[in-house]
Amino acid sequence: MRTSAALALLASSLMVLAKVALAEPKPMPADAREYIIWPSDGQVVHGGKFWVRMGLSGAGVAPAGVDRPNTGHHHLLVDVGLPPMDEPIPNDKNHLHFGRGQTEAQLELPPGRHTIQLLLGDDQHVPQAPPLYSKKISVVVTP
Ligand SMILES: [Cu+2]
Repeated sequence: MRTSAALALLASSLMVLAKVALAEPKPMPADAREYIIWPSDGQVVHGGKFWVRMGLSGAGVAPAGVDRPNTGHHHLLVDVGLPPMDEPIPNDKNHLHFGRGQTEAQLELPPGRHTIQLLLGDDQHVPQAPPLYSKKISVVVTP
């Protein structure tokens, strides 16, 4: 009897620990919106280099590592789909982090059709709930 009570207590403590380890995503206002100001969908750009202007409404931009409610930093997804929403956004040539709080960036892409999409992440680069991401648009780069 004593042993089974102790085991039950141990099991429930482990469940609490498991819940803490799987941190809940940080909340975002339901009306917050992440969007690309420029370029517009289907935009043709010459020469490969162009500026991307990033928009956020209903929430604020803060640098990576700064844990403040209703803020995050932009990530630009290039030629790739949305990553898993319950873990840090990858950091590679298809997932660009703007961890200093930038809201515009110059991008250089080879000629051809590309897709870009914005995704907001919290101080630890994890998307919030609900996740804030823009429409995925295409950009046509000409030589
Ligand atoms: Cu990030």
